[in-house]
Amino acid sequence: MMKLLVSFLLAVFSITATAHDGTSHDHGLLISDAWAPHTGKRTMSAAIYLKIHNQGAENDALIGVRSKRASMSMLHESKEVDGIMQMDHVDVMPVPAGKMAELQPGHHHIMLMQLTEPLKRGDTFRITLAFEEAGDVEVIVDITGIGGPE
Ligand SMILES: [Cu+2]
Repeated sequence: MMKLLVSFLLAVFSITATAHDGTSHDHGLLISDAWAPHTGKRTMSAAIYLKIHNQGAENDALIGVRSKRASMSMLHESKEVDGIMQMDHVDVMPVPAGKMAELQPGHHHIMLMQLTEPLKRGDTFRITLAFEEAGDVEVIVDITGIGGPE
């Protein structure tokens, strides 16, 4: 009975923690600072940036992303090829044990294609990240100005 109560309290605590500060603790992954620049009136696409701190002892990898806000969500990496910035789809982003993996402008990002509606500054929305080891982790994304969080 005591054991049940403890795990129930832990579950409640982790839900509350997610709701309050927008970060998630799962299998040693600390996900923070998730943001997406607002899109004005456009619904073509949007980028999402965030930080993944792997505080665990095991390597993990980001292998997918889902969101109800777009008809397609994927991992992208920006690269400069012959002086021109290009974006490529990537299947896997490594999240090594003890390291910080960062999705940031000009590098890795999450791309949402064909938004259900524009991303409005000040709003938030949910995405689900899929990790090889940790499984699904839900993240709350802040919609910011073009330059990101202030
Ligand atoms: Cu992209």
